[in-house]
Amino acid sequence: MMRPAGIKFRIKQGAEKRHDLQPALLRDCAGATALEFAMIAPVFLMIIAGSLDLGQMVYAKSVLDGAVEKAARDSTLETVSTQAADNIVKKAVWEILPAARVSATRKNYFDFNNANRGEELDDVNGDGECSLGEAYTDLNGNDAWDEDLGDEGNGGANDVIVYTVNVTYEPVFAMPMVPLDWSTREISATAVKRNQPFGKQSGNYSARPKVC
Ligand SMILES: [Ca+2]
Ligand SMILES: [Ca+2]
Repeated sequence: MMRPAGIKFRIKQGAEKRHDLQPALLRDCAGATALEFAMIAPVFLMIIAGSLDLGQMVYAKSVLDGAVEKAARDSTLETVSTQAADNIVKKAVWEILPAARVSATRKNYFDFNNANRGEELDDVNGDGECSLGEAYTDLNGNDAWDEDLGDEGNGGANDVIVYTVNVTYEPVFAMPMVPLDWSTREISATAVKRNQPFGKQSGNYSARPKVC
């Protein structure tokens, strides 16, 4: 189709202008800083938030360790209740993490050697259970294989106590752009103490060969 001469001239002019514009755009660096900032800012913010998150966790763990040590030491006295000892930990934690969930457990053992340990088992089939015909050592004399020799609670005189406190909290400086589950932190501390000899220790551990 034939175009009028005037239109052809305008098309040619437009093509020449675009041709002249391309080198100018390539040379123009005015927006480079904004582009670099857009690329770097998310990473930079994540590093800052992560550092603050980690700092808060380290500080909270340090406070928790100190409070658990003191509470465990106090719990070894006959005159101090475990509730009062737990409150020491809660008070210390809530001063820096007001909305934290604090839970404590105590297990008592006859001696240090067997703290946090179970009875020996000849686990022939490797299923981690006391299967029929497998031999075990019944240390506490309850005629059963115990995966963990500990009894719940603060025990009695001379018993060894494993005191554990778990703390769950939402960090003030949660990492941005991560799933919600990642925004919950959990820290724990454990202290092992022996109760004061305020009476005669009950029970004992002695090796009794048994068969499941
Ligand atoms: Ca088994
Ligand atoms: Ca047993």
